Amino acid sequence: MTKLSPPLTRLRDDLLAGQRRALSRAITLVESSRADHRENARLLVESLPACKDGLRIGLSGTPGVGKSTFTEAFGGEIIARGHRLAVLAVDPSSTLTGGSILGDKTRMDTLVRNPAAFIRPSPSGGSLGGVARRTRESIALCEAAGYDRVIVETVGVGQSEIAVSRMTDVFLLLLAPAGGDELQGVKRGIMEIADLIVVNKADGDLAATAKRTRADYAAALRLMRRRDGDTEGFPMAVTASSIEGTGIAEVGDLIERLSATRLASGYHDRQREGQAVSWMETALEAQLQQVFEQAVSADTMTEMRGLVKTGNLSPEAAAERLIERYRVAMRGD
Ligand SMILES: Nc1nc2c(ncn2[C@@H]2O[C@H](COP(=O)(O)OP(=O)(O)OP(=O)(O)O)[C@@H](O)[C@H]2O)c(=O)[nH]1
Ligand SMILES: [Mg+2]
Repeated sequence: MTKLSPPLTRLRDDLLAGQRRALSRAITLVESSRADHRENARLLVESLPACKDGLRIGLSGTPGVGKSTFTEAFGGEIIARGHRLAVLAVDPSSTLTGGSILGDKTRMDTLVRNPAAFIRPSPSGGSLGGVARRTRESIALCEAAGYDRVIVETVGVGQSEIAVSRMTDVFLLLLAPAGGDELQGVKRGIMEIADLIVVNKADGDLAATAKRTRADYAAALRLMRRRDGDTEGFPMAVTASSIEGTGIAEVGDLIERLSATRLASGYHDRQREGQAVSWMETALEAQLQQVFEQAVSADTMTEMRGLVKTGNLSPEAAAERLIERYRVAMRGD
């Protein structure tokens, strides 16, 4: 392993000592796209000891469903159970909004002020792939700083949920009480990755609708294939009110039960191993792309696109020619 520079060593030591400022600075380093920062971020993350007893919780739901309010309530519950909690976000759309958590830190009023909580707005800008990589590295940093529970939040836009489910151990899907018609609105793929569906806002006028919605989703989940290693009843649907706090402790119990079972059965480890391999493949693709772009000029790409557009060259032949150019460039002749 490469030796860390003295400033990086200090940063790592402060991080391992649980200093919030060091954690913030380390995440900023991980989020930077500057080449030297990237290299330092990689060295730092690689130098960290693995945190075995951490649990990573994915949380998703459409805008306004109550993710922030739920995180405030559920986060309080997690901390009350003796954990330290970090909240991160994957939000590729934040190019526009500049970070979703920051805007509603007011919704997480109590959590923000809790010394056992660390809340970080989503990194702004970049592709989903880039944001996902940075979030994965940030999870490692949070765990190294002693946050043994990490919530990774994402707004429901399809792809980002899949990315989050590939970096977390359990996945919560937050839904609003709604008529039966809206069941179809939740994509099957999202239902399939959910371990627990929480129908939020089960209070006041919405309480009865929430109960019905829960039953609808429970029925839909029963039709789906159970994942290996799951305890009886999972995936499951429950109701909660993030504002009144009802159902929140139950969510805490269910997550603990599921996680304990998966640890005992070996599913937890297998899932993490599978995630690591699949991130290696993703990283390989991204790095190949980068190496290729460095070797083959943009002009050449434009030229090939032109030939393919006009039908003067088939897509396959153009790809072959590009690979040939790449090989030539790598040989340096
Ligand atoms: N009645 C009721 N309202 C809730 C509950 N949870 C959240 N809300 C309200 O729903 C609205 C949206 O809540 P947020 O927590 O900001 O929702 P969000 O999912 O974080 O929204 P985005 O960050 O925009 O995606 C707010 O007005 C909340 O007060 C709940 O349990 N019951
Ligand atoms: Mg929010």
